[in-house]
Amino acid sequence: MSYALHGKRVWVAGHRGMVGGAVVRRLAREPCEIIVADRGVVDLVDQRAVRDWMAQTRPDAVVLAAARVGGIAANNQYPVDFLYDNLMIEANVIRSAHANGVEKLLFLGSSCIYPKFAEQPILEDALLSGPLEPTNEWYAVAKIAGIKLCQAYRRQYGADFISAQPTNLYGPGDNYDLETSHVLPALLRKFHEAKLAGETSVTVWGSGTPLREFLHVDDLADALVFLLKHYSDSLPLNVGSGVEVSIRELAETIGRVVGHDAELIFDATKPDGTPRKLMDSSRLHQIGWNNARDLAEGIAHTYADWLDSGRRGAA
Ligand code: GFB
Repeated sequence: MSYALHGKRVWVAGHRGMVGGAVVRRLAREPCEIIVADRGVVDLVDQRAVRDWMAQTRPDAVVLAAARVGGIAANNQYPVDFLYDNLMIEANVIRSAHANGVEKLLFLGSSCIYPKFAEQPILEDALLSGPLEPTNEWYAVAKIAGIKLCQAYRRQYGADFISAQPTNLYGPGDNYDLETSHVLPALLRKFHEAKLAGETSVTVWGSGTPLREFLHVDDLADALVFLLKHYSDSLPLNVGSGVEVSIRELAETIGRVVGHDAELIFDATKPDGTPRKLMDSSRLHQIGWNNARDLAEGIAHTYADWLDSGRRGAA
């Protein structure tokens, strides 16, 4: 079952994104060659471009971390981009991987593939057992299709294509645009800017009551490399931290990390999304990975990285 990375050429699709960047950093510690390609070299939405580039490059393994992603508002606002682009990226890369003899492919799903009211914590078996959360169903349907395509290639051709769905992620390389980002970078930025401006309040979308599980992207990358080496099954695996907080608690933690004790103003005109999304990652733990860091420590690391990289105000 194990896949040795020694001497392998591993293509990280989506290396400019938060997840792909973390996978590149983590793979640098493995005895493999890392392959990356910018969009100008191969546009993953373009079937012919992917087919030609893959035929020339012929990687041994692929980590498919490329995706159109965003927070609750972006998902709602750009349904075509989240559905079409993600379907095309997955279909093109997975099909070309098989056509060009890729030995191992790891596809990234998302915890939003699960039904809105799935029993918590959510086991892998809950997939397709109920209706999706409407704010992100476009993205979820695309991600479910990617998982199914990996399963189909395994069933029809015996391809060693696996999938893993991370919970809500944060860390270096995140998107800090307040309109399109996820909650954690958005609140880091809001607290930071409020502190600089001497403002005494910070606006938090929704009611503050939804519960979310957060995982640092470097922990995810560590788990993904572990799966690449040690997992070979059609069941898409949950990758979570088990660390669940309400959005209010998250905002309070971020306030402490930034060092700004602002009043929280809850904006009820913004959606809450799914009420709770805690994954059961016990299958991952059983096969040997259980290494998620503390949330406050992870946020402090992320904040320091953001300040260092001069990303303040970046879109
Ligand atoms: O992170 P987020 O945008 O995505 O929002 P989801 C999580 C929760 O934080 C929601 C609240 O209840 C938001 O209303 N929130 C509070 C904020 N303040 C803010 C803010 O300033 N910005 C943002 N963005 N949220 C995403 C899916 O859902 O989860 C994606 O839309 C993906 O497709 C991702 O699956 C993992 O957790 O609700």
